[in-house]
Amino acid sequence: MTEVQSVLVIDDEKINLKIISDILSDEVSIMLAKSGEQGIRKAIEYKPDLILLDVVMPEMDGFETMARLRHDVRTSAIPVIFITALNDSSHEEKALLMGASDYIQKPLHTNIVQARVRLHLQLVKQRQMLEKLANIDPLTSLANRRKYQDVIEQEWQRAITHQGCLSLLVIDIDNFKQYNDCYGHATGDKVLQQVAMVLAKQALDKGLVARYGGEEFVILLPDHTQEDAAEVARLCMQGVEALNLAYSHEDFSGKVTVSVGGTTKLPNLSCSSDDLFNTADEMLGLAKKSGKNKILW
Ligand code: GH3
Ligand code: MG
Ligand code: MG
Ligand code: MG
Repeated sequence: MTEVQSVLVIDDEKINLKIISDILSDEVSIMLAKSGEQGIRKAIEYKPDLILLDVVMPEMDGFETMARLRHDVRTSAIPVIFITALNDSSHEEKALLMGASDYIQKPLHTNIVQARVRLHLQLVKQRQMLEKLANIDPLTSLANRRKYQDVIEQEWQRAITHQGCLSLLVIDIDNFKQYNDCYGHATGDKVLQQVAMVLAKQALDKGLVARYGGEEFVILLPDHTQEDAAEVARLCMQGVEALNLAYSHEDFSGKVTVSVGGTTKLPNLSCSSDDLFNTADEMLGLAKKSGKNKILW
């Protein structure tokens, strides 16, 4: 199913909003704003795929609106097309230098507006696809290690600023090499997918769940105390056990389990986000050494 893309139109004149709506509403979902202020609010709230922005508006004009959209991380990546009756090349140049994707002159020609909007929405789709390819693990659909590295850096800085704590769980499937040897790589892949689903179910609404590599996962839990994070770890372990994935070889008969290393830190400038991972990973190592299928802090 293809998702309908959305366009926010910001123009102080009702008639212009109506004309642009009529031109585009067959192809996209339209949102309207009659001032820069209202447009910025809607851009933050609804995250449109594209913004069409009038230049001449009372109070906040298109250039100031654009500057504010660019300044806010929540809206800075949304492409903006200026629409204006001003036919002065210095305005066009200013808009493009500010980062506008395009500049359309009034009077509006239906076909040209449609073609340009289509082009920019196509570019948005391609960018979203690239972002997905760069950040998502294809086997499990979880975030990948690259995404984890981005998020941990952001969350580390955020935690320093607001002096909150940050918890991390490193989760590794027990004896998985042997599992692959017994049941085959394809069955192993299915286990990875099912374990990933359990972790997502238990923690996706609480933080970032990522496949760090191989059969190792991480769960980053912003603003979680050790007690909160330990509860998440416990639910993840229980969830994996409850999958009841049979695992027997030679004289051993049981099911797939995981070991978890966890840590909670109050980030500060004298340590780095790597310390968080290293500590949790050390704890995972100790959990493995002391019998596996357990959580250590
Ligand atoms: P431990 O309990 O100490 O973690 O032992 P282990 O066997 O799980 O750990 P080890 O690091 O020795 O082996 C990890 C195994 O994970 C090896 C590899 O075959 C398997 N693995 C890694 N990535 C994948 C994958 O994408 N699919 C499958 N099926 N197996 C994978
Ligand atoms: Mg106007
Ligand atoms: Mg393992
Ligand atoms: Mg491992």
